[in-house]
Amino acid sequence: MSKRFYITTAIDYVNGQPHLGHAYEKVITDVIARGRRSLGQEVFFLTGLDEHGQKVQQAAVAAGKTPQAYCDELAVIWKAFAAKLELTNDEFVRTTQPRHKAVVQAILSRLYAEGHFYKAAYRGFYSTREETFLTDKDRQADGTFHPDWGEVVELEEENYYFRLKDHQQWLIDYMESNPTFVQPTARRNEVLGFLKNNELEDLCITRPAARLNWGIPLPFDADYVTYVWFDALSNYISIPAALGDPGVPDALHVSPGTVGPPPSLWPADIHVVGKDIVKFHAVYWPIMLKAMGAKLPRQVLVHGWWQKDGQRMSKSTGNVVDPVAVIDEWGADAFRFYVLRELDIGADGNWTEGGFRARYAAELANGLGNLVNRSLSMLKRYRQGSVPTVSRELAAEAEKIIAETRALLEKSELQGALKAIWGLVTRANQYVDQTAPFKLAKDPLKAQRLDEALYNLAEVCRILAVLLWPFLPETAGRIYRQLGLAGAPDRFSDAQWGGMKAGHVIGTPEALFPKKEG
Ligand code: ME8
Repeated sequence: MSKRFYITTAIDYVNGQPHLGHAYEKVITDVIARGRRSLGQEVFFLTGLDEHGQKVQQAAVAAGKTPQAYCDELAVIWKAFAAKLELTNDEFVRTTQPRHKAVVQAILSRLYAEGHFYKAAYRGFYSTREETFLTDKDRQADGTFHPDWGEVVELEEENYYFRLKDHQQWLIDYMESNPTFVQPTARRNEVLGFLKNNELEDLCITRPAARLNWGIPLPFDADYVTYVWFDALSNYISIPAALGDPGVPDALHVSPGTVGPPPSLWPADIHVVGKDIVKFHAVYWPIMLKAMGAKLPRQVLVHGWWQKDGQRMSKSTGNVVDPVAVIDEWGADAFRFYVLRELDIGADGNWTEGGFRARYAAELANGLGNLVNRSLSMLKRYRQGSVPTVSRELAAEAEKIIAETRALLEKSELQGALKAIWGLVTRANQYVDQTAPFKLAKDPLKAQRLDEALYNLAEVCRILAVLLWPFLPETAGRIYRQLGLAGAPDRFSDAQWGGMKAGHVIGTPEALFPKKEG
């Protein structure tokens, strides 16, 4: 079986509600996954939840629930969120699932047996109220810890450490010879700079069970659980392992696998993550994989962070964007369009209500919506919806944009692809103005010119549906239905001029993006 294109998102902490940042990352990943499927690749898209750790344990206690019951309730909300965003994930991992825990324990056993861990004492400042160690980053400008931390004491604790240091030069060499391992390039340079200028510290991978028991127990020392990152990062390989993937080292095949031939997934093609967790993915994770004897993922694709109105989003100040509310009011595609079109992957973004409304009005309602609506309405009015003979007037321009879109999708340049696609929207709207079919229709001698114009417009609409499908799946489907075409516009190879056949009768035009007042 050939290897599938395997793409993942970060797994979200379950102690809270989904927000704009989570939604953005999942949408990018979905577009890349859909784009690859459209291009004919077999894809496996994994997303899910990070359910262990101190914060979840505390939140569960505060809610008067067991941590598992608390996670089970929230998982329902997060799964519904994935559906709301129109995600096409193949699996949804939860780190409390037995299939994940078994693989994490197999990884731990293997690395322990091979001498990758050691036990050592750690001395540091500890907040008893928050039950966590603080670092210098938690200090205020005057060097003290904020009173919110409660009493801060110096404490010594024994833990297990993973030998990262030994692999530092290897990772530098790997990154030098694999320039697209971390993308965009600015992020790659940051990681390389960090590796070259700092000595890596070994990674603490445990917490004493006496202090934190909401975690996966160490298979070789019952007094400890593994600390969140070792658990969380492993999700990317635990699901392939649990499914019996032959690309995963044999030692990690601890569950019976699935019925039927196991999918071939590992190594992952792209891990999509936010800029705050690059170090975990570009430094710790490759070293963990090397220690496991597994291949490295092909790419860590790092996106930027969203603010709202120029401020960090924060629940306490109420400065948040609730993606669910936006989708309920405007539709999933309007949300997807705004975030994808506004930000190039890697850059930081700023959500403003005005910016969102402006793009909706200009690009969706007046741009795409207007084009499709007037093209199909005129075809309906002047030719009873029957497609005229093939004409190739816009073919060369469309084909150039199709080729560009394909190349950009293959490079995960989603904003660039949308810009290219909107080049066709704008061109076709101009074409309506230039050919003025409403004038041609008044002159029987111009019937052939009217046929040409109507054909070119209907065909551009069909091609746009195919190009847009990874980005705006619902809209693309609606365009197809209005064109009277069966099935989904989910095969890029259908973006070839001439697909609309003469005599085909289209469906009923209706507004794709209703104009909103206010
Ligand atoms: O970090 N804008 O979970 P998380 C854009 N469980 N992206 C944002 C964002 C914002 N304002 N806020 C968060 C974790 N994100 C770990 C990951 S992976 C093995 C474990 C992104 O819920 C963030 O960068 O805090 C991360 O990629 C994802 O949302 C989950 O964040």
